[in-house]
Amino acid sequence: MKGSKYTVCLTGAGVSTASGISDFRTPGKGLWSKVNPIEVTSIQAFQENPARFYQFYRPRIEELQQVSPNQAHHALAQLERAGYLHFLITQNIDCLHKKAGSQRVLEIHGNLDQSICFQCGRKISSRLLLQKIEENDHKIPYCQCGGVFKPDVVLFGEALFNLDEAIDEASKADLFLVAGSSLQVSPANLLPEYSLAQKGNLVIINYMETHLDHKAAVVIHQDVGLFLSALCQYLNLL
Ligand code: CNA
Repeated sequence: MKGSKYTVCLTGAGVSTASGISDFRTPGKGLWSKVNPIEVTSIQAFQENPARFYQFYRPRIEELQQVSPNQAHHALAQLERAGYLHFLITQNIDCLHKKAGSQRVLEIHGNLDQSICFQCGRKISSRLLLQKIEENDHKIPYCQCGGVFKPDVVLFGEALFNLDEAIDEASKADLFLVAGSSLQVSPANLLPEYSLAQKGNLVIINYMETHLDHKAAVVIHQDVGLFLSALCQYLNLL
């Protein structure tokens, strides 16, 4: 990190598990061991059965009103402030990087902080969305125009937000960190390849193995919060 000119980090659900938010793929604990993803979090599922969609999403949105950043988010914000981290790309939709103070953050899967009417495009806060769900017998949040509000996140079957900018940043990185991601969701999992193509160094910090471990300069199968905090200590930032 000391020698790198431009360091970019891609984070995933693993940086937020210590805040109490389940990831998708940790065996036994991840949300995917409980539900069929395509049945509940695809754009098709939202359009065909919004009540079922919100049975899954309402607890997720409620949960986010209570959670706080953990040491992984704080360490990444600290690395940015100290000039060691130049850009952060996150697949997370929990807003915890911004809450921890990271400034240069691209949320490529959007965030659960606001919702948008699928018909007229009106935007409302997640607090108002929850109120509307409650008013309608815990079912569907309708807009005045008759449309249904959709969380402003990328569902399976939808295009990523700002993918071009993410690719541009990844291509500039001579050091690319992956933190807490299984690298199984495409196209986000292709971003490290843009740095590798420019001869960048790849570092992966994740409990589970990933398909890019064999291309990484360093692989750390440890807790991402502990590791990033230790890194900040080593750099005398804490
Ligand atoms: P994922 O596929 O669930 O992978 C998470 C990875 O993190 C797993 O490989 C775990 O082994 C690893 N992991 C979990 N906890 C730790 C830890 N403390 N230290 C080190 N490694 C850990 O999630 P991805 O982010 O790779 O997949 C992208 C999906 C997940 C995106 O669509 C997200 O929107 C979605 N997601 C986001 C959140 C959130 O916003 N917090 C929560 C759940 C899912």
